[in-house]
Amino acid sequence: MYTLYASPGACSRVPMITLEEAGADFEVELIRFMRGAHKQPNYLALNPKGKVPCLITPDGPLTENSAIALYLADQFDGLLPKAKTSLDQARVTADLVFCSATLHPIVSRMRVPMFMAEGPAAIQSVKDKAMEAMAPMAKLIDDHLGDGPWWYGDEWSIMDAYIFWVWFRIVGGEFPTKLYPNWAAHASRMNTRPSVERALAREAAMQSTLEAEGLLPKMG
Ligand SMILES: N[C@@H](CCC(=O)N[C@@H](CS)C(=O)NCC(=O)O)C(=O)O
Repeated sequence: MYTLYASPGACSRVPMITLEEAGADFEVELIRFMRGAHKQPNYLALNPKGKVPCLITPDGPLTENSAIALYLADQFDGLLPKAKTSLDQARVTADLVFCSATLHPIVSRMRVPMFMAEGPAAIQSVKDKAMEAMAPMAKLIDDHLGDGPWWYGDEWSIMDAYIFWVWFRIVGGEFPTKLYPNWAAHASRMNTRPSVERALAREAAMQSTLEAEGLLPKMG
């Protein structure tokens, strides 16, 4: 039994889809960003970084999307390609870290530039620079995907969940997504995948709770 600390629309969507895909027995704990729940002592005891996701495993908490992905792929089959060499394994790790350490920070600057700068001009500048930085990354992803169907060709993986979340964030952020038809087609395929439908239904339920409580989600 796993517990995933998550918030709707946040990058905790990646392990949420992964756990659904794995058929894992898990429950979700909603983190109310607007109440600062992620900075409260009880949550900081689990994740001192004060962010989602945090996965409670039978052996204790685990943070960081890339690490959670590697851990879950070790626990369940069919989540990441089975590497035959240490270089192949390192390349899979590199793909995940590309998402968490390259793409995610750009997404944050695009979507929440007000956390990185003060004043309208500086905030706009952070956002503009992030848009510029995302363009070659989006081209790289679009080219890599080609006709897909998935990041690793015929084999679905957590990488597909990760770039799906990035796509969701940039679609909502005025990024010219029309320039990236392969990535758009990938997102459409993801949207009809049963594991994704179940994960998004869990998020919709969390969103309804937040709305009923008058709390809007904050995402990075
Ligand atoms: N490096 C972390 C980043 C996690 C992260 O930035 N999560 C965001 C949501 S997408 C968050 O919790 N933001 C709240 C905050 O920073 O206050 C990972 O890859 O898991």
